[in-house]
Amino acid sequence: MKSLRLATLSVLLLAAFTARAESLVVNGSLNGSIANMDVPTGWTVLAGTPDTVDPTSNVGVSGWLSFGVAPTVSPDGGTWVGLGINGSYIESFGQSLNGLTVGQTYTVSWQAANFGINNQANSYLGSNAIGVMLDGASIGQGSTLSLSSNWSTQSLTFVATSASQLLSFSLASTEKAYLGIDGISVTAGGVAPAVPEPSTWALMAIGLVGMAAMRRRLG
Ligand SMILES: [Ca+2]
Repeated sequence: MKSLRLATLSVLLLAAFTARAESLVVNGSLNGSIANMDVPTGWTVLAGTPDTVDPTSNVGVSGWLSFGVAPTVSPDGGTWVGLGINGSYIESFGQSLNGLTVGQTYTVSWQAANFGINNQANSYLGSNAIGVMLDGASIGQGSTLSLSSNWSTQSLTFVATSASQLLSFSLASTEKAYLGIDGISVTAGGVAPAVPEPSTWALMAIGLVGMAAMRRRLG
């Protein structure tokens, strides 16, 4: 029975650890069907016509390979959302964050890439950045990306002012560009817990070894 209790304790420890990094975002991986003018489940189009794309399907058109540079799979994997901008033409999408604690600091993190669109007279090849909004007001932006096959991980923090707030994304400047965004998460705290810190793993390992030793003694 002691070993059963220890096993339960281990599960609780693991659950607590998992909860610490839990994202408030629904479908932050942007998993969905390839789509021109649509975004994955859990998300809403707020302006223009964002697309659901992957490395073989630009602007949501399956099999169309007219990227400005060779695309790569994001660190998150699977599909992502493509956002364009051209002067006053803006594409935006988002979702409501629920269960926020007023006054609590949160970290929004995401992966971004600028593969552009190469479509002769209507190409989107400029530099731009992912802009982040809360209830329609800018809370900052990622770094400006020029055309590249690489993804970069970006983040910023905000303090919740309401239990439910609308998180949305669009490109930050009016320069004609088309960027991809993927792997979106919102977590409590001021540091993005994308990867557990080594010290956390070390503490967990010490705890598990200790429990195993105790179990041997008690068993
Ligand atoms: Ca994805």
